[in-house]
Amino acid sequence: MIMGVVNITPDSFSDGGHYLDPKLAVAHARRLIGEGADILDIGGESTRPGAAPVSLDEERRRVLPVLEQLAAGNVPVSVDTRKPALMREAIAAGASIVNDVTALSAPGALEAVAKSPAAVCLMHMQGEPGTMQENPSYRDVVAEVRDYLAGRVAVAQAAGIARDRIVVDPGFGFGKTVEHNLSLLRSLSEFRPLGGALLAGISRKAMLGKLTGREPQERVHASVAAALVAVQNGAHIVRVHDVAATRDALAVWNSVRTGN
Ligand code: 7PM
Repeated sequence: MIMGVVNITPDSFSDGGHYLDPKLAVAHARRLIGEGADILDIGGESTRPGAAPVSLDEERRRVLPVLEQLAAGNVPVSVDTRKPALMREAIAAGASIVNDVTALSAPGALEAVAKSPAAVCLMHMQGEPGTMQENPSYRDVVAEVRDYLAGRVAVAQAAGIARDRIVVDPGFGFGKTVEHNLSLLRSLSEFRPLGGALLAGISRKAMLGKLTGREPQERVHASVAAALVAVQNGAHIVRVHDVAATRDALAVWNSVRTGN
């Protein structure tokens, strides 16, 4: 499945456009639906390296109006937040997935999801967004990320979230060097058994800039290649900016695989 990214933030790092105006965000989301997105991921807090935190009120103002409009449609909506209050409000407004880069580690986050019917994406991150890319360090990145996610899945299950509601994600670029990211992508299939589904988000990230020498808006081809490798290595969901291009690549892969 293709998860299309809708960033409602003032920074235009990956999108080359900013959708702080709810009308523009909704229009962008509808365009992604037209291109074939299976899920929309709506976020109002930038988790980019070095980004400043956003207040609950500001995040609410960004996310909820857009979510209310999109949740009325037929495409499931995911809310990208670490804040339990916004998780609850977003679910009440129609979100069916909580995407949390801190894997429900904030006080009250496990309960917010457990008491709802929503699914959750548990992501691995080393450190905090402000400083995570300063000196990422692992003894064995694949084993450490796997053990962390297995632990968070166990904690979520103990809180009452069934495994078929849990998506796991190694968190490409979140406290990882290019070499760490490449190791994770190469061994992605090892993460598949941990949860109900496996998500990979590599679209337009810095590792692709390092590998190609290109700026974020010029990383479409590299992003499509990375999404294809991720799906071949077991990802069920790819989180992408370029839905149409990813859809075409996966259509070719799927035809080779199934013969029709
Ligand atoms: C700057 C750098 C701005 C990186 C935005 C980003 C993931 C995510 C993000 C991911 C899940 C972006 C990232 N990445 N959630 N949120 N997995 N589950 O490309 O890889 O939008 S933020």
